[in-house]
Amino acid sequence: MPKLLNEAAIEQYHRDGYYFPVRILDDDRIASCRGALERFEKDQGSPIHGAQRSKSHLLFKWVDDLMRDEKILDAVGDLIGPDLLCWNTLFWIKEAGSRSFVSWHQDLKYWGLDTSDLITVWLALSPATVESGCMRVLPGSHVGDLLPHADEYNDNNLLTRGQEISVQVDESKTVLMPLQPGEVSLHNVRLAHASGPNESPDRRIGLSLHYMPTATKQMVGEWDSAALVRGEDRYRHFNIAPRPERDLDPVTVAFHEEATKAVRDILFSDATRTRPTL
Ligand SMILES: O=C(O)CCC(=O)C(=O)O
Repeated sequence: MPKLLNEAAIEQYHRDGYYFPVRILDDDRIASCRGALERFEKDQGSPIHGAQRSKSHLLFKWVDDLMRDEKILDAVGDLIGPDLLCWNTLFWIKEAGSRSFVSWHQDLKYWGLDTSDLITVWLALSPATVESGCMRVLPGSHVGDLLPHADEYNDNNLLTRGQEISVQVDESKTVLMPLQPGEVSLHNVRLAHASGPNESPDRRIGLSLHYMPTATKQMVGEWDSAALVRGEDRYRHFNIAPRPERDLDPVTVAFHEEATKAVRDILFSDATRTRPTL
């Protein structure tokens, strides 16, 4: 029996490669999460950037709590089963009026993981509207071979290598995924997706959480980590991430350094150059 999604939602996810919106957080929790993020940014004197964007559950207890949210895990469990790892938690912030964008891409191409069952849960912590640059997807593109990609290294592109699908994406077949704060979308790791600039007066703040079955293997990196968020890990393919006792817990901050370096090495493993700021 599914715990959260209904049969139609499950069927749509498997057929089209995505499903949205699902409400997860109420207004108080959204305000508390956004407040925690923005207090940290104010204290450090700059927006969250570079490696801080990645594996952020190791830096912030409130992100670790979000990653283990029962409602999110129920939705993910309805699609890929009861034993779940979270590989990454990644901030996607487009400042108000910024040119930041995300080119069309398929994540499985770059992550070194051997599963097609990975689900990205994209959580809106501010309005993700057409004006603020919400995500767009190409329905059904999770089926069949991955498309060819090229590295474009555009400074406004939020992707590490500016990776971009190098064949024409038929925009008339794409679907926009606007979300209210506190809602999530779910998309398959093979699905082609992109997003445009933020032309709104508010920041567009998204947190993506990448869940996969415990049977998943890392094929590129020698060392990789993941958090065990539900069920049992009978495979032990990943180093299990520790849980922070508080924000910036020195134990998990040290692990974060090692874990984000490993992810970075995986993402750039077959690239012709790296980007120092990421
Ligand atoms: O936030 C965006 O616009 C893109 C996010 C994305 O590419 C992802 O979550 O995989």
